[in-house]
Amino acid sequence: MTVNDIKNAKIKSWIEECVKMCEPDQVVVCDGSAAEYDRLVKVCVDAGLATPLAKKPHSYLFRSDPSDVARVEKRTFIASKKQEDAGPTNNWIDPVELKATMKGLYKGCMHGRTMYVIPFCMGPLGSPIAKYGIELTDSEYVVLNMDIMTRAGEKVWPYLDDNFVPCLHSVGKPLENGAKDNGVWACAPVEKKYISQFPEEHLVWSFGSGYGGNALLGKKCFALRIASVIAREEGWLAEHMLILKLTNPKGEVKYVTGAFPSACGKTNLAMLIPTIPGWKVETVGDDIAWMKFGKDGRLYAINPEAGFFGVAPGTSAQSNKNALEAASKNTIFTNCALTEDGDVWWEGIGYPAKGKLVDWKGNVRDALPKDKSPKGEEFAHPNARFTAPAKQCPCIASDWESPEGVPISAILFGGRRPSTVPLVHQSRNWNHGVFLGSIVGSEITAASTIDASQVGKIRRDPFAILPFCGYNMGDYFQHWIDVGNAAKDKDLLPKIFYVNWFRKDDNNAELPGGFMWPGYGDNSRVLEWIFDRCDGKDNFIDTPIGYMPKEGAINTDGLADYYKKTLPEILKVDVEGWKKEVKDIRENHYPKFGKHLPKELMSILDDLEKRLNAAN
Ligand code: GTP
Ligand code: SPV
Ligand code: MN
Repeated sequence: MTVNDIKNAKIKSWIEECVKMCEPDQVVVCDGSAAEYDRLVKVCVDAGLATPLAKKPHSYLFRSDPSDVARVEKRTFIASKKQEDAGPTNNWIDPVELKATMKGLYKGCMHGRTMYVIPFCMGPLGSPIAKYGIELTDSEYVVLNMDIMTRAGEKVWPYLDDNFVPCLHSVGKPLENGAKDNGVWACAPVEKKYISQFPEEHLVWSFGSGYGGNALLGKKCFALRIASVIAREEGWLAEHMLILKLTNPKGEVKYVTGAFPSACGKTNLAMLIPTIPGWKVETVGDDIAWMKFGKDGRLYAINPEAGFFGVAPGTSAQSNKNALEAASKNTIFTNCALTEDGDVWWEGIGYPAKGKLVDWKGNVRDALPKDKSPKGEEFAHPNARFTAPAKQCPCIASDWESPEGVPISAILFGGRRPSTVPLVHQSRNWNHGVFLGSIVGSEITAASTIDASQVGKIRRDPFAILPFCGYNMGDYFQHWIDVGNAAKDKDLLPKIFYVNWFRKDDNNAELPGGFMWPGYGDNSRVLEWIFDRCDGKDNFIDTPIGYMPKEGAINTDGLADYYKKTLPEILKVDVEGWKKEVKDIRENHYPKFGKHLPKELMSILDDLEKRLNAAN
């Protein structure tokens, strides 16, 4: 099929316009077939950009440019007509100005390259919640990743209409006069990178980066930034959330979503293997959830993606066996280290490597006798990733592609908080839950190149969607309140919880990594409490910050003694810590939103402060 065969006039003329601007050597309409995938893999291998892995069937390792290893938040823009509509937490450029700048960059940017046309669907094909887009890209790596991450290719055409989301992407490195990439990852210098969303037009323009969320435009650009705008227009929720299916020993099922910032444990929680007997966790999604009310008045969620773009470092047989299994074949690895026998390796994989390794920068170095490396000398980049088909995950839920979605009982918020925030607490009601989402904070991770010196510092990341919200965050809070008000029956709304697996005590040498809670599979102990809370079980106490587990309500059978000792500490309300939290929210966080801050949230903050004062 060629562009000429495209029946939809709007789609055809948009592509023709982009071809005219970008001037690729040729245009290929992707069919999404296995043959096409293998043909493009061969192009990458022949160009020295990908290495086939002897130890993992049909899997390849890519090394990106050291300047192009994560999302670039300072080059990510929400170009709404009015700056106020982008809000205080987004970078804004006037759309007319931004388009003029980017058109200058796009002019002839695909010289020497092929433009690929990727029709794709976010969500199960034909689902009433699914949405459709077309990505134009000059990167074979992007085509391969989109093939795994979305439902892409020929099968999508019957569903495409004028409502598609146009997504234009270029690595921003034209090849003039027959030049070649010579095995070097193509991208543009940082000041020429633009990851741009035009919310009023539901349009994405990305230039200069080939990595992850900057380039796989179905993911953060469409499924979060643009979808959050569409969701607000249409009355639903597009969220940076995992979706899991939780089954108790009696065989009863509840579905739970969870919003944690980047590299804070969504994939791990979604694939968790419970350490408490009789419980089961299965995966519906690991990064994004789209939630809509069903006819029965409950909120239903779909995973718009078809694959996992997961953080590799820290993934081991111990921490996340299911992710390793999902990525054992048909997988793309990016910025992992390469072993002598043709396998991938990363810090925290659970065993030391042998002999020599090729690190993520392409240097050959002697492996260390342990599975960690000093900061800055990692063999795998801290944001190294695997792209694996979701259907390969051993714990994928049988109904993960249910077109109408799965009914959600609980919503979790969380982040990396070394102090103050307890293991778990529950909101008193929906709006109090919106408050909890609005104050989420976390240590900054390597998933974004904000500024390497910032990694580890706490920043507020409301609803874990700070880098992914396509409009004013104050209006986004209001939208959550409106969704609660729109519920036919408030009792059917999901219950909302705040969890923190990351409390630290660096003075306790017994604790692995200094963490006061084991995390991973042991998080099932908290999920059990949450499950029972959803059933209204009397397993809680009322505290100044919300409902918390009453004594003995968290199952500690089989937990190491040192965690039994730290548990009371992470289950109590740190009144002084929370007072500081309130002060910071009042002085530094909420004022940013000005008149866009819902008054409900301010009164919940006042109420929290009163309760904390009364606790003295
Ligand atoms: P994105 O894909 O960037 O959105 O990340 P994510 O939220 O899916 O995070 P992921 O599950 O990939 O975890 C990121 C890092 O956190 C990994 O190195 C994990 O090993 C670590 N991690 C995940 N869960 C836990 C936990 O319960 N406790 C501790 N201490 N670390 C965890
Ligand atoms: C994240 O940073 O939250 C990710 C990775 O899931 S990326 O797709 O690069 O945004
Ligand atoms: Mn993510």
